[in-house]
Amino acid sequence: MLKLIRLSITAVLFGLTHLASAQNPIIQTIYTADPAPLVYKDTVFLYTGHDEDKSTWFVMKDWHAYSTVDMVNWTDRGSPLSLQTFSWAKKDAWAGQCIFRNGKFYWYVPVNETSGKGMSIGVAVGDSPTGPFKDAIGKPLLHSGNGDIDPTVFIDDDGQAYLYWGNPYLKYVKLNKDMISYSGEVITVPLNKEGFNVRYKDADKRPSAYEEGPWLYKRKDLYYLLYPAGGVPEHLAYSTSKTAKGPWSYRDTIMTVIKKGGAFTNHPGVIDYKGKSFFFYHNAALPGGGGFNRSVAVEEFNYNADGTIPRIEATVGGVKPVQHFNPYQISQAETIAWEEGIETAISPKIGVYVTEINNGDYIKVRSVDLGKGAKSFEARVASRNQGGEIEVRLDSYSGTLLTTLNVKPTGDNQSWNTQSVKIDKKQAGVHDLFFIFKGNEGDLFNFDWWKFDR
Ligand code: FUB
Repeated sequence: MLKLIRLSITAVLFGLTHLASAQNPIIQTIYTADPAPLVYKDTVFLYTGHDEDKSTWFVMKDWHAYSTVDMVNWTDRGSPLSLQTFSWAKKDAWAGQCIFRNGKFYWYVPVNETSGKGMSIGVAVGDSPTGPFKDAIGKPLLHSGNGDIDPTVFIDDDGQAYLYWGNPYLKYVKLNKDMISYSGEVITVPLNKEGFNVRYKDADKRPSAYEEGPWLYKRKDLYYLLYPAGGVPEHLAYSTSKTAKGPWSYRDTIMTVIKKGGAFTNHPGVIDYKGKSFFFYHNAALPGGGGFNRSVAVEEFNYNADGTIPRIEATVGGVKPVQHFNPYQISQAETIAWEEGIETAISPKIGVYVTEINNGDYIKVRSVDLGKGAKSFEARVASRNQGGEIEVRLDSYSGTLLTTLNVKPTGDNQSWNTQSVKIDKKQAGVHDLFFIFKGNEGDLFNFDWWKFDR
């Protein structure tokens, strides 16, 4: 992505003294949109769309995946799915959702067909949450009209899976157990006042406030359908039902139009994780952000006692960690709470790594439990001939200096070795960790992973 400018527009917008105190948007290396979180075992996987830099339309070519176990430090898992996965797709890698069933991961996405038919929904399948994914059927799963975008997938308690989607219409089908075919007719959901409220903007153009981007799930005995509503700029609203098929009753707005740093679209995603509830959405708060350069964010919330969803505010501070970070195991350098200046890249040999590291760039890892203190720090790095330094600081960009690793050149930007340095004065307890990169002008080195030793 465009290099972030320190103390940039976002900081000015939100009145921050330093961006490092922000947690939203949760991904800073690229523009992300249309969040689709999935809890699998003890990890949250987050699937997003990807707005290309400087876009003036929804120019989207691939989807990205991230993971976390603490809700604040997000590991970049690369781009396991792209337009290239679907031989019949030419553009518009828009909002999708991935789900687990019978040992496999099924990722439903809308794309624009080469055939000229317009938007259709495809399904990719993978053996792991981060792929690799392949086109499950080699053709569109469904095409019912030119509004076939934004699929959401849900498996009910009786095993019946549902796929909802659409803009300006809202439709659903019952998926078969194989998850790559469906039975019965495509059902069009009535977009009436009772189900989806009235529309205040362009009221003559659409029948209700429903816009696009549905997100379907069940909690206790209630089915929830969340969606961007409006028209534009969109707010996020929801309806509920006693069945996955409706009829739907309109409930309320969840998130109003985001006035500061918002995009003209928004997109909901909800999970429960480690006893808490989280609400994902997107905004335009990164430097260079806008309606076509969006960024995913997350907030924690509590359901009201009657199961209704409270009004959720879009914040810069985001969520609190649900657990501390363990620095005594290998940690990917691309596990990031906040960064400025760096980029990520992928190599077939080592996977995702941090690159384009320049003097003054930094990575923050939040809520790191140093226990009684570490006695050394090691990092897997590669650098053709530059090298540089990694200052390891506590709690802020200018916080206590724990140690400095002098990164020596390794002869090639893909020639990796592990370099280490002692920590003279142990620091105990839980701290935010800042890796601050120092060196001459230009790209200094690549960074694969790091670890402390007790
Ligand atoms: O990201 C492209 C489109 O913008 C999505 O499909 C819509 O939901 C809106 O977010």
